[in-house]
Amino acid sequence: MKRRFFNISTLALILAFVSCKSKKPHSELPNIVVVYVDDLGYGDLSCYGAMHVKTPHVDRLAEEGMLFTHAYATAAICTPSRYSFLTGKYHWRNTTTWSVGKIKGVSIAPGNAGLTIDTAQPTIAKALKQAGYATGVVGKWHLGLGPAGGTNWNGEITFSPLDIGFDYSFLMPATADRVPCVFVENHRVVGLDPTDPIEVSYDKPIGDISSIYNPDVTPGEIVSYDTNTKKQYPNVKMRPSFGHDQTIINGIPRIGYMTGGKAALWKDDEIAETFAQKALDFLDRNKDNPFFLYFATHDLHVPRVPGKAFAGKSGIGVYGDVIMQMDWTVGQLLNKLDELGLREKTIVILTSDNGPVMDDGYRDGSYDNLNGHNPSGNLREGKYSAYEGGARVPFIIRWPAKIKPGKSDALFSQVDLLATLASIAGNKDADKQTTDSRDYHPALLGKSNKGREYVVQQNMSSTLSIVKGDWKYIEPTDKPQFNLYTYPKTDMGNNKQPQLFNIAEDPREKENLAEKYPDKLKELKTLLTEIKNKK
Ligand code: NG6
Ligand code: CA
Repeated sequence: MKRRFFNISTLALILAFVSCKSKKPHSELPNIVVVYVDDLGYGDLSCYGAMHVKTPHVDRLAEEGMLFTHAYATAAICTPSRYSFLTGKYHWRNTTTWSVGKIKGVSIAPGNAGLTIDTAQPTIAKALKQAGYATGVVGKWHLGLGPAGGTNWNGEITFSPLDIGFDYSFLMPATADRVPCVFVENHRVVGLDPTDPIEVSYDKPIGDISSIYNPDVTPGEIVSYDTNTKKQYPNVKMRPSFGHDQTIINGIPRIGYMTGGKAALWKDDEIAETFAQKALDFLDRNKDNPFFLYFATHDLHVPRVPGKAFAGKSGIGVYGDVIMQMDWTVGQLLNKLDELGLREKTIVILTSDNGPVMDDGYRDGSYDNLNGHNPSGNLREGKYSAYEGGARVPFIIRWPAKIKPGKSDALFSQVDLLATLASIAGNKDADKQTTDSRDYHPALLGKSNKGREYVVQQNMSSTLSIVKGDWKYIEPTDKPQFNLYTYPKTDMGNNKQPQLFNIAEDPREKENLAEKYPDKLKELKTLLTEIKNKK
């Protein structure tokens, strides 16, 4: 990661940001919990129309709150969406990208990336901390940890959420399909035995693929799975389909090489429960002061390993089981807020970092078992794509003290959560300090149906698209059209020709109107160029 030197004006902005304190007394500040569900699709919740899964706890949140139909993450993948939510800046303004197989220019951080947020940047955690909040993050991080060049998993982990405004953190460093498969609490790996140090590599093999071997897998079982390499691996519980074949941990092959740290390894079927408990503990500890909790669940993301209470329970395979598990987690949270008497004065937001995906590195049968369930709802494609299923996501907000239950079709982008939530907390100047985040609290609180004028998204290969009113433009690109590593393969929306859709009349983006409406095309193209050029 590049560390930048800041000029005087940037420094002045940062100082202004840091000194900008809330004028509200503590008792008036609402608590804020953002449940950031991984890979949850527009059609994955019963309150968004799903017929084959039931999500009673999320539905309760929607019934008691405001459900948005036109809310967007800033990307169709995880790292950039989370980065923008936390910093109020589009991730594509940064230059760090990686490759996934043959797809280049991808902003999916490997598990040993350094912290992708500069410690001098404004963040939502800093803005709310300045306003008097206790700030915590629990769950999947995937924004890098440690300095550029490598994380010290065996010592004090610096360049962590604690350096960008969080008081407390309990993290899965990247994803469950990326090593290291350990939790990090504040500055340290949880449960690490110092005599068995962790080593991680994303470049060259270290150790033996099955060196961390799980004895409960049937001994001697051999699974041949990779049609390209014809490699065979012993003792895997879950068949990988591409790339997820570098270290077997708990019987599940993962991306990246890891040795050591045996005592610290998480148990995959207990991740959800562990995160829920850590989140509830944070609420307990902070019940008497205003708090901000960024709660990033992992359930739907691969490898999908539901806990015992959910495995096989949904009737539509593992994909439905992990949705049930996510919903249970939301129930735990809502019950806890009730129990602590904090329901009225707590803002709860539930949204997702990107759209849904089926088999994504593992043959877990998600797609074959769907049985009529449609994760993207009526939208085209899902995770990784520039089409609507990629970044248009469920978005629900509940704040009983201030928000009347209902539905909103206001355009809203997660990039605005920083400025908007800071404004609600009395810090009205946050939008002046961040590049892209703006204060849309009338729309977020359901007081206005007029949201953002436009929203911008990036797909897996960093192609940009812009939605304004009924129209959507996807910039032309030479990047590959398909992500062939998913099953079914994903049309990423990359096309050498510019694409223009009327998403109000044609929500499934079937008809490219670029040639028919050249003025509209020009308007959106010019607007996108202006946004890109903004400093
Ligand atoms: C991709 C992985 C996918 C998933 C994704 C990250 C391959 C072929 N696919 O690179 O399995 O881990 O990264 O998802 O390696 S995200 O939601 O965190 O962006
Ligand atoms: Ca994701």
